Amino acid sequence: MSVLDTDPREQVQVLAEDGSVVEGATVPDLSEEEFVEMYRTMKLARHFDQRAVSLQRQGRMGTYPPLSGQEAAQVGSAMALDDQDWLVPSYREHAASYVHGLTLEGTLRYWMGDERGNKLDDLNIFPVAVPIASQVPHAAGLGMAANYNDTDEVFMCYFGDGATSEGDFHEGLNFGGVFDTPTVFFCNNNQWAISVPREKQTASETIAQKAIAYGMDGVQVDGMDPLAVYKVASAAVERARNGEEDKLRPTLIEAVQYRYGAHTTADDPSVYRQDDEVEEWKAKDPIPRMETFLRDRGILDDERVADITESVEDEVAAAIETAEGFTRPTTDSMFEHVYADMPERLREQKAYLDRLRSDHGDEELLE
Ligand SMILES: Cc1ncc(C[n+]2csc(CCOP(=O)(O)OP(=O)(O)O)c2C)c(N)n1
Ligand SMILES: [Mg+2]
Repeated sequence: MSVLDTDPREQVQVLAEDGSVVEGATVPDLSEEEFVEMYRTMKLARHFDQRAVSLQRQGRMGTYPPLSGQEAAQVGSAMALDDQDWLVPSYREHAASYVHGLTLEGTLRYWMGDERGNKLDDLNIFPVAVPIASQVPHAAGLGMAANYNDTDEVFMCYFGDGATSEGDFHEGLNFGGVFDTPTVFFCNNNQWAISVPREKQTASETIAQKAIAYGMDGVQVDGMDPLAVYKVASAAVERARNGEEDKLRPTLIEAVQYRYGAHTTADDPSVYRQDDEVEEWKAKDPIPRMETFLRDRGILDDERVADITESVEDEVAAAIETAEGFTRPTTDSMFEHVYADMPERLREQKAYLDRLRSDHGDEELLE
C-alpha cells in the first residue's frame, strides 16, 4: 500500500515528538549525508529566519514573512524534487527555494525591496506569489503544459491553510484532477491565516480530505516531522511523474505545522493568540527531533553539531554581506517590469517622481 492511500483524516508520522521512530513506521531510504543535509538545511533556515527578522527590525530590510516552525515541511518536501522539477511558491518558501537552488542572498535581495531578487534566471522556481492562492491554478496549468509537451517535469505548488478558502484553490485542484496534471498541491497548514484560525477557515475535519472532491488522493502529514514530509512528498512526486494505475497524478498534501513568529514583520500575533499555544507547538520542533534521530543512529555527536552550527552561521553572515553589497535599485525599477510597453498613466507617474527627485533631492524625499 502506498503512503498516499492513508485515510486523509489520519496523520502520517515517522518521528515521534521525542525524535524516536514511531512504531511500525518505515524510515525513508536516504543516505547518511542526505539525513545530515536535511538537518543542516533546517538549522540554516531557522538561523536565516532569525537574522532576517533582526535585519528588518534594524531597518536593513523591508517587510519579511518568517518561517520558523515550518522548516521540516519546506525542506522535506523540496528534497523530494528532482532538478528538472519546478517549485511554485507562495511568499514564505525561503527554505524550500534554497533547497531547489535559490541563494540566501537572492531571497534577501527580494525582501530588501530589489525586484532583481525575483529574477530567477535558470532556476526552476516561479516568482513569489503574494495574492493568496493565485499560484494554484498556475501550477495546474503548468502541469497541463507539461502533459501537452510530454515532459517529465513535476510541479510542487505551496500555499497556506487560508488559501484553501479562495476560489483559485478550487479551480486549481479541479483542473489538476480533470486534466490529470503532474502537480503536487502542498498545503502548509500553519494554523493561522494572519489572525484567522484554522477552525474558522473551513468546517471540514481536515484539509487533506478536500482532495476526495477532486478525485485525487489527499494525505495529512505531520509537517514538523521532516522524514514523514519527505516520505509523503516523494511518493506524490513519483506518482505525478510516472502515474499509477487507477490513480490520478496530482495529490493534495496537508502538512500540519505551526508558525512560531508573526505572519510578517508588520504583524503582532500577541493580539490574537496565546503564548502557551506557541509553546505547545514548540514541543514538536523539527530540529531537535531530527537531531535526536541522528544522534541515536550515531550519525551526529556534539562536535559535528557544533561544526554545523558554525558553518550555518558563517553561510548566513556571508549571504547578508553579499545582499547588502548589491547596488540599490533605482526608482525606475518600480515602473519597468509591469508592462512590455509602459502605458501613459505609468509614464506620467514616473515623470512626476523624476520631477520630485530633481526638485527636492533623494535625501529630502526619503525623510
Ligand atoms: C487575494 C488576497 N487576499 C488577501 C490577501 C492578504 N493576505 C496576505 S497573507 C494572508 C493570509 C494567508 O494565510 P495562509 O494562506 O494560511 O498562508 P500563511 O501566511 O499562513 O502562510 C492574507 C489574507 C492577499 N495577499 N491576497
Ligand atoms: Mg496559514
